[in-house]
Amino acid sequence: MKKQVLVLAVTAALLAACGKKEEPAPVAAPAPAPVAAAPAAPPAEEKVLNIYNWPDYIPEGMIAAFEKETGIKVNYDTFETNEALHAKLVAGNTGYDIVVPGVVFAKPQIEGGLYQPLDKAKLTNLKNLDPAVMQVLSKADPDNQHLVPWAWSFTTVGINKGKVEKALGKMPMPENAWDLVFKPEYTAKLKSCGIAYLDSPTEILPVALHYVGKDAYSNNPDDYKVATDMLAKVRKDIRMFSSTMIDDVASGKACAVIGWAGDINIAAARAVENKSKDVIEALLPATGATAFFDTMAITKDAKHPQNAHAFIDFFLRPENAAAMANDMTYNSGNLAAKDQIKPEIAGNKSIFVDAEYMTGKMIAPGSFTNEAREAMANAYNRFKQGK
Ligand code: SPD
Repeated sequence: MKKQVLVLAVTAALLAACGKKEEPAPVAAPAPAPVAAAPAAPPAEEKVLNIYNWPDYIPEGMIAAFEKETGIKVNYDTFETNEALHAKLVAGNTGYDIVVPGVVFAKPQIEGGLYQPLDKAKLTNLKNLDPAVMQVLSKADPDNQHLVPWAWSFTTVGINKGKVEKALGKMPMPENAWDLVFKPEYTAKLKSCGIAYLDSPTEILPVALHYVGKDAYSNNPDDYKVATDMLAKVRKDIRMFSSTMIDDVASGKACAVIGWAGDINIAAARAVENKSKDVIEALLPATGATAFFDTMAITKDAKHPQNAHAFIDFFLRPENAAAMANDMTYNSGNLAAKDQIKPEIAGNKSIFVDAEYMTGKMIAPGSFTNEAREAMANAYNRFKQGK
């Protein structure tokens, strides 16, 4: 309305400046100006919120606390890989309001218009976030318009210490922990106690690429061939492919894994709860590990965007972010939560990684083109099928 009024005023001024000689035609009395409407309140949303997140990735009681405080009923579903979430988003009409993509996938998803920009005025707790984490996210999401951190950790080697030492016998632990899962001399021994890999091309190829000396986020299919040639040599020794391996690690079904440090730490805690004597550790390989950042984003066709903002802001409260670290052993990227982190969690170097490893060894997330992702999926599937 305002813009139209401005255009009309400019037209009138231009006509006046032209100095028309003829008598002006009689004009009808102007219609009364419409009464300026107060800014319309957004229509009330039904008290529902649909969230799609990874399994084992939210502190117990958090959803119930949000529901109690807001009266919003949360429907919470899970997916196991970024590939699965991506396929759902691309197919459209997900029915989800909030999804939790890894930043590696979020870049093409933002570029493809799959998310709506956040209304930062509704997120009063944004100020709690670590600017360094926001800067990482801004590589995928310029100006931090669409994403806020859910949690971050890294993909690494996890071991059941006693079982690995026993299976290796006289062989000492390698200097580079990746040898345990990629080098035939080690895998041949560890297959007896169980080697597990995450089940996703974009988890396994980056660490394999790094191991063979290539860029972990290479978009070159020739590099995938080098990585899968290496992987083919250990394929027969891999017992399972799974992105939900916490119980397998905790119960001793897998002794050496490529997994997420957070999940490996959950397995370690679960083994203790189960009164097992097994010591489970997430290692910090000497040659580095791949950091990942999972983020909250609101889908472009979310039916409950206001509820989604309410949940995001709730999650960004220091006490909730602290619960993510204390209960789930994942770092939330929330600086204001720092004082509420339990000392044993704050002191665990595979959760709060020290600055030296972070800057010297940790591999920052990159991104893959659609073509690269397809080539990577084909290479991975051939490897998995032993072809
Ligand atoms: N327990 C769920 C952990 C979720 C991890 N997301 C990992 C994304 C890595 N690229």
